[in-house]
Order: sequence, then C-alpha cells, then structure tokens
Amino acid sequence: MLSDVLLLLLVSAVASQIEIQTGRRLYTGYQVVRTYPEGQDQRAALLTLDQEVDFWSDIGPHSTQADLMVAPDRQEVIKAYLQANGIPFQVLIPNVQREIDNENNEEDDAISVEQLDNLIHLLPENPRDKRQGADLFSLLGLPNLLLSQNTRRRRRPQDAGPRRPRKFSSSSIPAINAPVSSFPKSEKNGTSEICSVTGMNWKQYQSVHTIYSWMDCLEANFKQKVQLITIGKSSEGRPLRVARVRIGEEKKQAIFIDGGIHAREWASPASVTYILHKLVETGDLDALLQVYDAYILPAANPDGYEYSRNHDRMWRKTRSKTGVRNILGQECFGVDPNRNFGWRWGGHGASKNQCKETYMGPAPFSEPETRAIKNFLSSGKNFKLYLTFHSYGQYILYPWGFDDIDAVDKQDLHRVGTRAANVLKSRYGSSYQVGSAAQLLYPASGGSDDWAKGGAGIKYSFTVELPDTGTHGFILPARFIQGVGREAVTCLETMVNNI
Ligand code: 0X9
Ligand code: ZN
Repeated sequence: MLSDVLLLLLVSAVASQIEIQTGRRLYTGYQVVRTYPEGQDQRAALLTLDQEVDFWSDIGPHSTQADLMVAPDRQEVIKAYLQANGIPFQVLIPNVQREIDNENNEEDDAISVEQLDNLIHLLPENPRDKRQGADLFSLLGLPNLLLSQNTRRRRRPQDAGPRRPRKFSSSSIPAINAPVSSFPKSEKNGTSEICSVTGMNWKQYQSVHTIYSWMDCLEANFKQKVQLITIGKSSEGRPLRVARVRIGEEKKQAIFIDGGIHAREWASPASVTYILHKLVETGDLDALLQVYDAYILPAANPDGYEYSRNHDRMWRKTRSKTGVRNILGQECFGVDPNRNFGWRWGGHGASKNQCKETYMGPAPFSEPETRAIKNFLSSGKNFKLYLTFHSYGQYILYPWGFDDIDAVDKQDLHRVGTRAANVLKSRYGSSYQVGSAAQLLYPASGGSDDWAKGGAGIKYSFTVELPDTGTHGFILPARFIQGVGREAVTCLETMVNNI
C-alpha cells in the first residue's frame, strides 16, 4: 500500500522548470520545510520521501530536525504525509526562486552582524529546542508568514537625511556593538584598491573567473607574500588554485583552508576569499603569518560552483560524468566531494546511487578535485590545522564524521572548537554549536575533515558550517557576506591561537 502511494508520487513527479533562454533551472514556488522528527519511526517516515524532496539537511539516527525542499505540486501531499505521520513542521522559505532572484543584489549597505544576529535569532537556534517554532505552525501546516515578513530587510526611507560617512576600521575585528560599515572602495593603506580592478568585492558573490583574476592580481602585487600554486584540475578542466601566503623567506608550519567543496554553499568561497583578503591585503592577520604559512583554496569544486551560478542554484556535487540516467531519462552528473575522501569511504550517509546528492563516487578519490586536495595535504608541509568552510547551520564540527565514535583527542578538538564558538558569541552574538560531526549532525563517511585527520594526520581538523540557521539556508543574501566573512576570520584566528 505504502509502496503504491510512493510509486504514484514518484511517477507523477514533474520535470523541473527550465528557463529556456538562459538554461537555468527555476525554483518558482518551491518551499523549504523544516521538519522536527521525534523517534526512529518518524525519521524513517521522512527518509521514504527521498525520491520526492531535496533534503537540504541529512537525517541521522538522532536528528531532531531536517529541512526539505518541496516542489509546488508536491506540497499538499507532502504536508498531508507529515501530518499523517505526526511530524511537526513549519515553512522556512515560502518561495525558493524569490530568494534566488534577490540573493546577489548589490546593496549600498552591508548588513551589520548585529542585524544579522537579530534575523538569525528569529529562529530556534538549538535544533533540540524544536517546540519553539514548531508548535505555532506545525500540524496545521500554516505557512510561516510571521517569519517571512519579519526577515525582509527594511529599505532605508527616502527622506532619512544624509548618510553618515562610511568608516572602515583597520582591524578586522570590530568592537562589540560597534557600528559595522560597508566595505569601502579603498582602504586607508590603499592596498585593496589595486586588485578591486578585477571586479572582486564582498558585496556580491563572485564567479570563479573573478576570484582567479583577483588571485592573479594578488600574486602580481604582493610578490613577497603570495604565491599561487595549481594543485590539479577539475573534471571540466578548471585549475584548482591555492594561494600560499607567507611572510619572510623561511618555511613555517602551515594551515590549510578550503571553500566551496559543496557547490551551492556560496557563503563558503565568499568567506574564504574574505580570509585571503585579510591575510594579504589588509595585514590584519600578520600575527598569524609570523607563525604559520597559510594555504588557501577558495574554490575546491569550481565546476559545481559555476554550474550552481549559471544553471541550477541548488547544485551540490562535482560535474563529472557518471554514465547513468535517472528514471526520467536524465543524465546524472557528479559525485558528492564530501563523500569521496578515502577515510572509511562508503560507510554511513554515503549513497551508491549515482543520481543522489550524496553519491560517494565509484572509488575513494575518484574525483580530480578530492585527489588534488589529498595529494597536496600529503606533500609534507607540516600542516597543523585543516579548516573547511561549508554552509549552513552554524556548527563547528570535528572528526569523526563517519560514525558515532570519539576521536582519541576529542577533548583537544572540543576545547579549540568551543573557544572559537565562545569568541564568536561574545564578539558578534552569533551562536555556533560545537561537536563531532557524526554526533551533532549525522554520520557521513568520506568527508574531507575525516581524511585530513585520519589520512593526512592533521590533528586539528574542522568543518565550519557558516550562517545562517535556516532563514535563508544556502541562499544567503549577498548583504550578509562581510558579516559572515568576519565570523570566518575570527573563527580562524581563535583556532590558531588555541592549537
Ligand atoms: O554533509 C556534509 O557533507 C556536511 N554538511 S553540508 O550541509 N555542508 O553538506 C557536513 C560534513 C561533516 N563532516 C563529516 N561528516 N565528515
Ligand atoms: Zn557542505
């Protein structure tokens, strides 16, 4: 009976809407629904929706919330299914396409971290505080109008008088409650102006082309500090480019940071380039560079990122060919890079199905992107910290991710993660949860963090899930980039000071 219903749901699934002129996939009327499963039966009930919805967050054996993106013509039946199974839910995003359309608008004012925080705190922060939002909207399936209205950014009134002149502190770390200004065209030391000719800025999300032009410019203009290294090529032939940032001649112990492993998590490359900007152009992180060489890979999955920019905003994987078609006859591309690393590869949370978002690939390191990172991390550089930025959820995660097993030095990892979370809280008011990936999120094998620790032997290995906690999810409006970038910088600095 259940399988009949599922088959019916499956067969009636519509082909996605495509904007013919641009070849872009549209998400008009798609909703993101946050569900709050209680117990194994409800989690199992959610997992059967696998063919029907796109899970924005995975479900583990202890998950108490999961976000699902649901196509317009499935919403009624999915909500009825949730109700029938007693699973509380609320609509987080009523129209995904509207978020996409507004995401990359350049605005005059960057939003302050305090404003960001106010928005974020409209939602329950702790996934275990599931009653907060759920009771209001759950079983009736009412759209969350309150949230969607309150989280719209208010425009500055026309008659609000002259703007205050913009200021920019030479420090990357604004004082608590200090007004946070937008990113200026030129900084006091004038250095950032040199490479802004490439079109790089943190008011908008940038293409791989712009990011790479800017990196070229950094290398050309900061010869003493920056050297670019191409560590490999993506499936579609894009170079995978690492910036080495070093002060002085002598080789030091090192840190490695990557962004953009998952294509649709745009906050990640934006924040990692922001870190690179702070390392190179402002001198704000020179203290760090007295002790460490920094290796920065801002676009770890450039094919996926470009595909997400140009064709399907919600693309997650790489773009390699699998040679397999789905039941609708469409070719299934790509491997989840964060299921393709070779530490306990192929275990929990990784799919063997080529058409799934968490496809682990035909073999560990089958993807040129993951292979390049592996080879680089194994190249004898004395790495002390591996830091990979993802979004969303505001988590600081450490190994192990493949299973609910404590790392032998879990206490050390937890101490460093907690320190970073505490500083983020006191400086910006932002809440990050800290824990092992498998315990706090869900078990998922083949992650880069597990391989950095297990395979490359880097003791301090972290995955940071950047903001927000679900208001916008993956589609974080560009006005938040600088606030989130500052949080990424603070996270890095605090970790480095505590390892
Ligand atoms: O599932 C993932 O790969 C990461 N979450 S995301 O929403 N960005 O996709 C978390 C990875 C945590 N680390 C491991 N499971 N090893
Ligand atoms: Zn991710």
